[in-house]
Amino acid sequence: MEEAAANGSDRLVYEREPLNAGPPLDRLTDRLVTPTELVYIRNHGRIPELDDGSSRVRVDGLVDEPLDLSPSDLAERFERTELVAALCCAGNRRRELMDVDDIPGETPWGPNAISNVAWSGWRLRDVLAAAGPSPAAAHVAFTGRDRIESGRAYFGGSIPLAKATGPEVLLADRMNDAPLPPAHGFPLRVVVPGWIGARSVKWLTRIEVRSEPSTHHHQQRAYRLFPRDAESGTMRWDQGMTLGELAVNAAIGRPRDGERVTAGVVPVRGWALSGGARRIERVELTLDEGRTWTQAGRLERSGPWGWTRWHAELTLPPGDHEVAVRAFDEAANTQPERPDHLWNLKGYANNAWHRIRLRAE
Ligand SMILES: Nc1nc2c(c(=O)[nH]1)N[C@H]1C(S)=C(S)[C@@H](COP(=O)(O)O)O[C@H]1N2
Ligand SMILES: [Mo]
Repeated sequence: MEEAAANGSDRLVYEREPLNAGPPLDRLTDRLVTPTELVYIRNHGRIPELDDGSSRVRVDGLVDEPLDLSPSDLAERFERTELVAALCCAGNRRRELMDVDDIPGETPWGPNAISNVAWSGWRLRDVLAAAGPSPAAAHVAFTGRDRIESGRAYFGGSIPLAKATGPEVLLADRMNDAPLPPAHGFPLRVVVPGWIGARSVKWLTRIEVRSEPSTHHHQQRAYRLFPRDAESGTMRWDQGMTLGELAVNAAIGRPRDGERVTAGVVPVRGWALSGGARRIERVELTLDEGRTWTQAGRLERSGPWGWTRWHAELTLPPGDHEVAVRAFDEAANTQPERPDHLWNLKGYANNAWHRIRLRAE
């Protein structure tokens, strides 16, 4: 991994082409809202170039009135709305699964393929209402302008109509009070809060209302969770379950793994997030494999769709320690102890207790 500048920032570059880069974990949780230069970048193909007129979005499929919208049409016809929402890649925390067993050819993300951004744009449901979905409508598919690694197809994916018509799903043209940067989908992207990042399609060109999920590669094949015994070469795509809503998850941002700290009271902080709009209710830390727990005393929230930044204090006597964190959401979902039994072929959805080692001196 190179510790080089991607777009003049301090992101760690995992791959240059396509660009995949993420922030240093310790800096990720320094703020409640992630500064744009620390937002992870996850691309399956080249960042597309724009040509004149290519920034229009088509809305078609099972609708009464197909639309062809320019950016100014969006601004004139629909009400602008703002929202803080976390995005989290299905491959977030894959690195820990790679320590369990091989996962060839995938990016070794730490707990840094996640961000918490202030988005601005228009509600997808307003745009869908203007097009008028027909009675058979059940899914909404998105297509990007970028072509994916595996061929000439465009990146894309879909979500059920019931999710697409939630007030939180946006067509965003701005992040953190500025136009979307090229790497994050300029001029327009989808933001699907509470769901795996792959559904938040960047460089959006088409919204298709359908009766079935989309036929895009990343809907039909990739972003599926395979059973433990599925092996590349022999597995069937339909053995995998399609990933959608995120599971509850948490990680420690500071101190860093392996850091030396002063014995005594040590401040610890990190992020926690659950799927859907499920609220994080509790975050707790253990130094003894879960026999005893210290509660994070302060949970800092950023609305129903943003992550929770948490703060805790641990009392560490001199010596070596392993600190683990887990969260509970409002449905009492919590996290498995170790990644060992979570391994899957593509390395998705790791939400085991996040562990770091510290030496207190
Ligand atoms: N068009 C397009 N949209 C895309 C992708 C892509 O490669 N192409 N990557 C997806 C994935 S896997 C994730 S996790 C998020 C990452 O968004 P970001 O790079 O803005 O953080 O974008 C999603 N949208
Ligand atoms: Mo992703």
